[in-house]
Amino acid sequence: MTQKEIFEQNGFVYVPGFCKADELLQIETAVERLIAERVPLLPREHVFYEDKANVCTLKQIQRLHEHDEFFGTFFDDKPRSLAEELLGETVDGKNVQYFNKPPSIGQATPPHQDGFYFMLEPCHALTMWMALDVVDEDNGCVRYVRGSHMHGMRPHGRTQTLGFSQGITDFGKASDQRDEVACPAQPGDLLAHHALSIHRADANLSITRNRRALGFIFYAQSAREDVSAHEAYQSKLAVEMAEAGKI
Ligand SMILES: O=C(O)CCC(=O)C(=O)O
Repeated sequence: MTQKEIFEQNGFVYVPGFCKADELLQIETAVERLIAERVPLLPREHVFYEDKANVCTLKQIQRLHEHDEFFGTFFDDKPRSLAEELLGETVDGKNVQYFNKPPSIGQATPPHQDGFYFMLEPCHALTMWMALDVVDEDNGCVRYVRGSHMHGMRPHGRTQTLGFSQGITDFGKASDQRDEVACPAQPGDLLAHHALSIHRADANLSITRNRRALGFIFYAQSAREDVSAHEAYQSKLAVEMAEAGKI
């Protein structure tokens, strides 16, 4: 089967070795530069910490492609080509994200469908997730419910997880349990999932290992975004998080 056929059938596809050692080295250098030089200057709603009083607990950075040219150029290259191949049409690059689950304190990612956050009609979009560290069951690998992208949007409700504000409220049905697949990954391996694919990840239970990754979001050009609803939600969320002292 081709990557596109696997993606269409399962709602996700695993691409081992999407980035090789030389590319990973460039990415690591750019991540280090971003964290040292740009992160301290970014708007607070673009940078999340598990504990905002401790910079070692950095857990998420948003919109890397706007903050550092390296990520803008990279985003537009191999990830865009793969997104167009998988979605079968021209795409708009929407977001590059950095994720970490710091050892011992990195929280679980609640079960969700990215399309719930995206607010698209039709919901034709995908997210790529590329490991920067060795990621396995111990430090919280991504888990997909195979085939879930074919069954529409599930109900979501507010969570208390910073960076993942919405979770599926009826998750845990027999089919969720039966069809869930854990996806361990090596640095440079990439997972791409459809915006309706249900996924989640456990907390980082390891004592010493980070669990870093990059995310790339693309919308198919045929997908129409409810821009005002999306912006209104983002602003409301930023106010709520600031009031709760989380950002
Ligand atoms: O890193 C994670 O735990 C989850 C990432 C995710 O949900 C996504 O990229 O859509």
